[in-house]
Amino acid sequence: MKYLVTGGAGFIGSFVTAKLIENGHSVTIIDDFSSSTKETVHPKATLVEGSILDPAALKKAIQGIDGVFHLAAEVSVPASMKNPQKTLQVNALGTLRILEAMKSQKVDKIVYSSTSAVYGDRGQTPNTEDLTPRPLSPYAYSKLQGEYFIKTYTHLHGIKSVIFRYFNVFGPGQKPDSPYAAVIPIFLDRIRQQKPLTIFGDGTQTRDFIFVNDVAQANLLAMQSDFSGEVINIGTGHAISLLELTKLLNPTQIIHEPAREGDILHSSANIEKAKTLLSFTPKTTLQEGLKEML
Ligand code: UD2
Repeated sequence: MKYLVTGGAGFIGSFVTAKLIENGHSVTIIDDFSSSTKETVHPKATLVEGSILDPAALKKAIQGIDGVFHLAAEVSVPASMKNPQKTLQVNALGTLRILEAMKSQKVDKIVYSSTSAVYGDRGQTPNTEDLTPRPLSPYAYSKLQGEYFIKTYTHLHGIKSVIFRYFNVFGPGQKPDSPYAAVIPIFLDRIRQQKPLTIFGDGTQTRDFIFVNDVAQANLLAMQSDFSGEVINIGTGHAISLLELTKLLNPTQIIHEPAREGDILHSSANIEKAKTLLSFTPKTTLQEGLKEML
C-alpha cells in the first residue's frame, strides 16, 4: 500500500515511516522541517517539502495515496501559550486542509495523532476516552479541534478514521535542544553534561511514558483495522512522578522552578480500548526505553 505520513521526518513520524517501509509499504512524507531536519527523512521515502497548510504541497503529496498518518503538528504546550495562533493554525486548520485534500483525492482513511492533553487534569484516575474533554492549553484545544474536524468528515464524507490520544511519548531521536523539548531527552542531555536537572513544580506531577516504537506499532494496527471514528488512548497504563523519574536517572543535583503555566498535574492512561479494538499492548518498559536512549 502507499501511505502519506505528515511530519514524517519528525520524532514519531520517522518511526511510523520506518515501520511502514519495513512492512513493505511505500511512503510519501510531507514535512516543512520546522522541528526536524532532512537527516531524519527515510532514504526510501518520497519527500514533499512543504507545510500541511500549503494546499499545493498537500495536493502533490496526497496523489495516489491509500491512507494518511497525520503527525505533523506544533507539539509543545508552552509554545502554544506563547503563540496560540500558530498552534491553532497548524494543528486545527492544518488537519482541516488534510481532510479537504483527502476528500478531493478520494483517500479513504486517516490515523490522527491527538493528545491526552485534551483530558486536562483529572487527578490520579486513569483517563478513559469517554471523559468530556477539558483542554487547559491552546495546544490541547487545537488538537481537540482537529479531532472534531476528523469526526465531522467521517460523518459527512465517509472518510474512515482512528483518533489516537498519545500520553508522553519518548525514545531515541527525541531532541533535547529546544526550550520546548520533552522532559526525558532534556534530563538525559543534562545528565550527559553533568548538569543539574530542573523540575518545574514539586515533582509530584505524574506522566504515563510510552516508547515511540510502540506508538508506531499502534499506528500500523489502526490503519489495518476495520472500525472507524473511534478515539483510542495510547499509553502504558502506568504513570510515574517526575521525582520517581529522576531516581531512575541518578542526577548529581535537582533544582526546582515554579510549575509551568498550562501544565497538567496528573496524566495516566486507561488502555483497555486499545487492547480490545487493536490488540495493542506496549512492549517496551520505561527502563528499557531509557537504555535505548543512552
Ligand atoms: C507532552 C507532549 C505534548 C502532549 C502531552 C500529553 C512533548 C514536548 N509534549 O506534554 O505534546 O502530547 O505530553 O499529555 O512531548 N518538566 C520538568 N523539567 C523539564 C521539562 C519538563 O520538570 O526540564 C516537566 C513539565 O513541567 C511537565 C512534565 O515534565 O510537568 C512533562 O513535560 P513535557 O514537556 O515533557 O510534556 P507535557 O506533559 O507537557
